[in-house]
Amino acid sequence: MEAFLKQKHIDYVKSQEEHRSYEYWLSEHLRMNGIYWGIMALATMDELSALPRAEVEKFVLSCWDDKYKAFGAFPGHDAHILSTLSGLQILKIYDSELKQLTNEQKQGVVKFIEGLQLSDGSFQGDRFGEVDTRFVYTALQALSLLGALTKSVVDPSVEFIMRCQNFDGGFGMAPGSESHAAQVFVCVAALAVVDRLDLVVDDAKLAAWLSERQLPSGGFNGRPEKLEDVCYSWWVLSSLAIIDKKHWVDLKKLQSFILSCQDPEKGGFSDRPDNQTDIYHTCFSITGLALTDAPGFIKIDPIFCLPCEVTMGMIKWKD
Ligand code: GRG
Repeated sequence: MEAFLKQKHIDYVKSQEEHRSYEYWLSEHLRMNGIYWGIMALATMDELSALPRAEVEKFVLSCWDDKYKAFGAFPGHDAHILSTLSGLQILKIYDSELKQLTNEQKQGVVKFIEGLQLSDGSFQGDRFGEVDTRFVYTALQALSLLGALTKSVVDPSVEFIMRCQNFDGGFGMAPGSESHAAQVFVCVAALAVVDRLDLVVDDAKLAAWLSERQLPSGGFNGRPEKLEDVCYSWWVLSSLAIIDKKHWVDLKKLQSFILSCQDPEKGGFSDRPDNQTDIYHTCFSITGLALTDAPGFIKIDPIFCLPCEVTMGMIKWKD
């Protein structure tokens, strides 16, 4: 099995922030997510200090959208639920009490998120109306980080998620949509945030669907008949971890596949061996490796995709 090239990956993450390439400016709309992916990759390797905390926090706070009272992906962008969760996660990694935000800002975020819930329990990402189970997870995790989950938000959310479970045991992005591993993660993790995993009555069926994602290479695909992609190392394995079934897959073969996706010269990971690296695949390769219990990583909470030391002792939600 190839060795994990830790220093190369630290340098790769740093280079993403230091190097203002054409692609950097083209991906402004993903900047907040990108920083979360970089920070999570570093935190998982126990190398958080490789990026300057003050500058990272300053950037996050500069994405505050004072009209909608939440975070956009880049300074001057409108607030969106995805960048808001990433912003909260980054701040929380540095300070589990979120002291970087005023109470007024925290209340603003709670109102912003609650205002995105629709009558069927689903959430839209912003006022433009895209609906996806991703946003239910994002909303529940963000409200949980703020200690602001209420029954009136949770009950309809849970009802909506359960309408997205399919006959094959998996979950899709909306009721009737095809099962997809990343959507399984957001649905199962959302149920876990609010302690409603009991609703997944046939977890063996779900675990079977998830473990069928492992291909002969050791990597996972996201749904039947598709190619493996290293990011599913996280989406599939975290889902199995949440339902306590990691042992249903071959973790050694998965480690070997993940390591084969490293760029041995510049660091970083690509979706499959020898492809172009990016910070998204780098994050979910490293967090995925940590979930395989490979040595040298800190413990990652599979429900929140945050270091366990950040979520430990956090009251996720009170009835
Ligand atoms: C805090 C971990 C965390 C997540 C926040 C944004 C979000 C919540 C979750 C994203 C989940 C998601 C839908 C990820 C996309 C995964 C992916 C690679 C989809 C690509 O789908 P296709 O159809 O690829 O292009 P396949 O692999 O099916 O061919």
